[in-house]
Amino acid sequence: MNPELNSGAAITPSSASATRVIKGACPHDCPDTCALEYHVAAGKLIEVKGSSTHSVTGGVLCTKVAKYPLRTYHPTRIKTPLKRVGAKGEGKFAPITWDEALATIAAKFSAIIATHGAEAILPYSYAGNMGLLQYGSMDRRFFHALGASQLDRTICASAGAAGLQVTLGSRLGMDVEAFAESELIILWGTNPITSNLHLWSRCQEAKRRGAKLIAIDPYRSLSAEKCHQWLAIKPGTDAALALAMMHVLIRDDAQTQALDHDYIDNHTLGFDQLKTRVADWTPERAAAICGIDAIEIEALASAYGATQRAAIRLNYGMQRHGGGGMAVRTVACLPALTGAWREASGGLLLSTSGAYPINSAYLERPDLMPLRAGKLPRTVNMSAIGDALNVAQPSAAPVNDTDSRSAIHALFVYNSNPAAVAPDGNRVLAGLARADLFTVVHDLFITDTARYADIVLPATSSPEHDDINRSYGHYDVIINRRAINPLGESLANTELFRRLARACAETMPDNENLRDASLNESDESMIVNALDWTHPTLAGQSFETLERNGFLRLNYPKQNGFIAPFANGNFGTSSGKCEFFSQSLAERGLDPLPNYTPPHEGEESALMEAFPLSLNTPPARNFMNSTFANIEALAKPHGSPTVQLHPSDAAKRGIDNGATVRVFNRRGEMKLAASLTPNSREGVATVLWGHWRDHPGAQGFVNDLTSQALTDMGDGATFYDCRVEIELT
Ligand SMILES: Nc1nc2c(c(=O)[nH]1)N[C@H]1C(S)=C(S)[C@@H](COP(=O)(O)OP(=O)(O)OC[C@H]3O[C@@H](n4cnc5c(=O)[nH]c(N)nc54)[C@H](O)[C@@H]3O)O[C@H]1N2
Ligand SMILES: Nc1nc2c(c(=O)[nH]1)N[C@H]1C(S)=C(S)[C@@H](COP(=O)(O)OP(=O)(O)OC[C@H]3O[C@@H](n4cnc5c(=O)[nH]c(N)nc54)[C@H](O)[C@@H]3O)O[C@H]1N2
Ligand code: SF4
Ligand SMILES: [Mo]
Repeated sequence: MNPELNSGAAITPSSASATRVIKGACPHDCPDTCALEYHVAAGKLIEVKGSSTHSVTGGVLCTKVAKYPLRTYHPTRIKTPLKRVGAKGEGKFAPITWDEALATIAAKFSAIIATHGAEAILPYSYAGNMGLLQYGSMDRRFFHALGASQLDRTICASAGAAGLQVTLGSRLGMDVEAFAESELIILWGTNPITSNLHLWSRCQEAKRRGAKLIAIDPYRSLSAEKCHQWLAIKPGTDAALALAMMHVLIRDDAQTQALDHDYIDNHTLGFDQLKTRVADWTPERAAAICGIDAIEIEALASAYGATQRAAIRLNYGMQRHGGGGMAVRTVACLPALTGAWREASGGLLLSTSGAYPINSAYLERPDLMPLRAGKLPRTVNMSAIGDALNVAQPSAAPVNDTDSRSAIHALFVYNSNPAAVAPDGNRVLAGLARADLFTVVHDLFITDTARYADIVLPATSSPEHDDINRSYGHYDVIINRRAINPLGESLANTELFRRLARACAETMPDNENLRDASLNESDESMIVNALDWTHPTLAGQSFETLERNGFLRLNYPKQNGFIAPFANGNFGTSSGKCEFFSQSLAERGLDPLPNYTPPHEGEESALMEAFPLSLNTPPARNFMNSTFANIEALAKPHGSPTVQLHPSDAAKRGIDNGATVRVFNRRGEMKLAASLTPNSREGVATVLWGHWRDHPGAQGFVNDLTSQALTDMGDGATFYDCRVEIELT
């Protein structure tokens, strides 16, 4: 143990028998952002529990984090920096010192900058750790000062965020706790038993009180199984369903009085144009697109219109398609039509991540980026990293450098695992295998990506560092305090980039920005300053109250004790209204009204003949994206990956249950066992995702099949917009 490697003071273990409890925040990419209790004895993390005083967490954690010590102390944790001694991809490494690792990176970066320009360096990070500091603070300052390419972080939520932004004007939504009092809950493209446990417990409570639960999903997920109704929609067609629901609500309003005209008049924009738009979106028309019965659409719209406390939990399933931004926008119009927003237990929840007054310019310091010819460094889209690593001229043309200098020559990966999580995996691996690419990976384990690294650096887990966390599924801020000393020589992201800035300042003496004082700021100082404590949403709160309680709730308007952000309108758009008609979309040359944009690889596409099945790859319960699949106790219950196929699709191909099949398209293939089940609707093959590449019982990898095509808004990834064929091997 070498605690002085990190900025904080070393923790001296208490006596062997005493257990200390330290407040934490779950750092994973999960909407629940639980408040944790780290139980520590003799300097060791012995247990992680959910805080019972934090109302969202309610003392309950998911299986993954309840077994956290297994991950923190896993025998395969990287304990020292490593350098590659085998071929790229082989995974052979030898330990080196931190001094050697930092000096190697600084020398390499300065040589690359001298030859190719700083934009030849690309940071690649996402949400392995979502704490405000470890997600994006010192790392951003460092890469900004270096003048490296910027990364457009689009792999998860950017299409939905864009759709929500143009419609509601912000990423705000229902209070998760208010779902307990809803009378109708639509789980639209989401499986909360897997991905949003603390929302699911509120759905169960609502169910006990008599609420009706409906799942709209091409796959009968664990959650869909427990709903009253499963509407097995064709992938990527949700907007058509929402348009037809609006058609019914408007068509029948004289009899049903489903529309809230007062809410529409005062808090929405463009109702007349919307009315015209949905006039020909009959349930029959949508039914043909969505692959469900018109009568089911009529019934869904009637139930929705007849219920005041109607809640829609929309998650990211529907937006991982070519028309994903428009789909989210279209569904997001529904609660304003019926005035469901008026009560806290009505409305819609996609994300609450826009609720927080974060000092992002301070945390990330974009002003440290150099301007050349008045332009900032180019931006590379993380969802198209396969192309960016392979073509000499990545799609976003560099603005600082000449054409010949446009390739990426150094990739610095942290908080992410592109060899596993990015689409079109064969392209990603071909890029990572390039002999002239210098790759650094900072992680806790030798991931699929780390196997290709020239230098691997050991990272801390959340009980080993400090942070302050926001959530995208509730309205609370949670503090994470270091409970144990870092394992081996691991460093938190913040400390790594402080040190790297110092090392690079030596090899690049002309770069003044690398000596900016902000690159030496301590974690403690950043934690205190990460939020704007003078903001009205933090009125009456202070850092001291956060520290004392471990969490705090932002101030937003309430109904019955729950946050109800749009009960009185107050949308974040420039008009202050829910915009059925969006001038900003019109100005961008896009359709200003809700519409249906077919998937790139939908049934109308030319690919349909050769690849008649749609591939759906949502997350598996015990994994968190690619995290946790190497923890045996969590991986074992999932067994080997299987492809779930409807018996009628299997019969057409002569496939029996358990047979080994080849799932393929022009991008790649995967061989694995077929599991015949009516849970995956006809025409849809489902593989639960999260295993690592070399998993026994399967060959090839899910993301070798998925596409780099982007969404209509937000340039997001389209993982579930993927056509394949399946054959017996
Ligand atoms: N245990 C666990 N929890 C997680 C994660 C994890 O990997 N494991 N990942 C985390 C992350 S990063 C995120 S972004 C969230 C994701 O959270 P969600 O987006 O809610 O993901 P899922 O819960 O898998 O639900 C997606 C559902 O959408 C369905 N679906 C696919 N295509 C369509 C479509 O076109 N229309 C409709 N209506 N449904 C469709 C899938 O079948 C699946 O059941 O979860 C987070 N929580
Ligand atoms: N087929 C398919 N592909 C998908 C998806 C899907 O549903 N289907 N989902 C997509 C979605 S929604 C997302 S968000 C992405 C997820 O993409 P990522 O955010 O890249 O995925 P994770 O596996 O959560 O985290 C990546 C790595 O961060 C490391 N890590 C954790 N904490 C730290 C830390 O403090 N410091 C450092 N340096 N590293 C740390 C973990 O060990 C892990 O290896 O995947 C996407 N890919
Ligand atoms: S992964 Fe989600 S449910 Fe599990 S502990 Fe973290 S925030 Fe809570
Ligand atoms: Mo995500």
